[in-house]
Amino acid sequence: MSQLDKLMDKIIDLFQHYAKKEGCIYTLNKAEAKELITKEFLGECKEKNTQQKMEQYMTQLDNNQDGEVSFIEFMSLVSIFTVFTNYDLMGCQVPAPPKGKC
Ligand SMILES: [Ca+2]
Repeated sequence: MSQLDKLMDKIIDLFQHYAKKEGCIYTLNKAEAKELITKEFLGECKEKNTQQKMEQYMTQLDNNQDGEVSFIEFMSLVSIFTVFTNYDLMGCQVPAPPKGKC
């Protein structure tokens, strides 16, 4: 098994760990998503606006506004955090989107 396969398995296991706590085992309800974000993304964050950030993440996660967070919606957050962490580790700023392309 490659390192990437192992990482993907861990991400899937992490999502399923929280998703199976209540209701549908394939999606995160609001409580499950809140717990996952708090423990896995904001665990060490001591900023005063942590609660505000979490509400932003919750809104952004539920892309289709159905009240549940699917694995695809969760992966979009993981991807964004991974990109930001990579730029942070490199000491670079996240590049602005190209102008006139939207
Ligand atoms: Ca669930």
